[in-house]
Amino acid sequence: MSGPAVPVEPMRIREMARREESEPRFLGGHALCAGCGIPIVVRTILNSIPTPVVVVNATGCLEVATTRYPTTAWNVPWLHVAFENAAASMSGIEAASRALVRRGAIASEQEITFVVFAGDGGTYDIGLQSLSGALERGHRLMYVCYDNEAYMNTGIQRSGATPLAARTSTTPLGVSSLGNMHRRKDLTAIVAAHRVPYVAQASVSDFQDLSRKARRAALTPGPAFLNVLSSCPLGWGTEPRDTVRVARMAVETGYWPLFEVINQHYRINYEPDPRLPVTRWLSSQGRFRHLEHDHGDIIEQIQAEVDEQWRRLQERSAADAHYFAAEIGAVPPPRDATSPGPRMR
Ligand SMILES: Cc1ncc(C[n+]2csc(CCOP(=O)(O)OP(=O)(O)O)c2C)c(N)n1
Ligand code: SF4
Ligand SMILES: [Mg+2]
Repeated sequence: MSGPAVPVEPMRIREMARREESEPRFLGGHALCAGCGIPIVVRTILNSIPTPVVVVNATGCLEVATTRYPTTAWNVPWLHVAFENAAASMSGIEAASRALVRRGAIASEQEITFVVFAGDGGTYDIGLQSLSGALERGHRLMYVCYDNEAYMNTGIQRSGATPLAARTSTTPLGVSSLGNMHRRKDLTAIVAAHRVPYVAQASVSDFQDLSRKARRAALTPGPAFLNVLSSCPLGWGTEPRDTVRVARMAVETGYWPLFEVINQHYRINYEPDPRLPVTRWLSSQGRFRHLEHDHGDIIEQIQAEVDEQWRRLQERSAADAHYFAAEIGAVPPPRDATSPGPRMR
């Protein structure tokens, strides 16, 4: 199922801006909270896709807040489905488009990008089986999990993406509980284990990296998956104005590494230098505030897991470096030394 490596496209900010101006795919006037990361993620992704798109959207904040009858924020073909079947529904749409191409009813299937948007609840947990099936069958679709680390729309219940010790409405603080007592699932690794051609982690804090990955995912001749960290001021206990700053802290501490897996080869896209202590990420949010009081053991555990995650990632990407060295166009332009932005590669 592995497809050929897709050449890296140069960043096209101008093209994104033009699309936003002339044919905006995702409009304002929706009811997502101030400072919500989701509209940044959705807009960046849709504006980075060079072809027409069809969107399938599982239930969650994105779907609920953008389609209040009789209005909609979607300026593209859009289908709302249940949690369980977002990937299955898109599989059917993609298969139908191939059938129409075979009959000559539409010119070329390559002209449409099939994008699924679903939250972490809809992806890590409830829709995991249909995602797995779609990946296994090899549909040409791009599945985006906007990961805000809980079931936010129904009142901040924990999901399989909720980090250790986070306070949620179903993992409250109490005599015998310090918040969520389970470790989060490594969904990106689960998807990568399906050996699909393109898998990546991205963050709302790094929109150029996200844009490049969205474009690459759209051009992948098979299943592509993006796991995108998306801040939720309400659920994380942060200020709306800090949305990008908080997500950046996840990247700078190594809690949320930016990397991609292309045809099963790992590449780290950004290495924080120095990598900040994980306390910088934890202390930026109200949901971890209780850890400030004498819970060094849990913080140590979180730090140890982040360190181990980095060690494995670095090991894998070092072993796969030959693959990317050979990839035409994979070498990025040298960093502009005057730029204060993160170093991407
Ligand atoms: C099968 C099913 N169970 C529960 C619900 C209720 N529900 C609607 S939105 C939502 C939360 C979704 O969480 P997530 O996928 O993480 O998206 P977010 O709300 O965080 O954007 C839930 C539980 C539902 N619509 N369908
Ligand atoms: S609850 Fe969180 S994820 Fe949902 S709209 Fe508000 S900020 Fe966004
Ligand atoms: Mg969620």
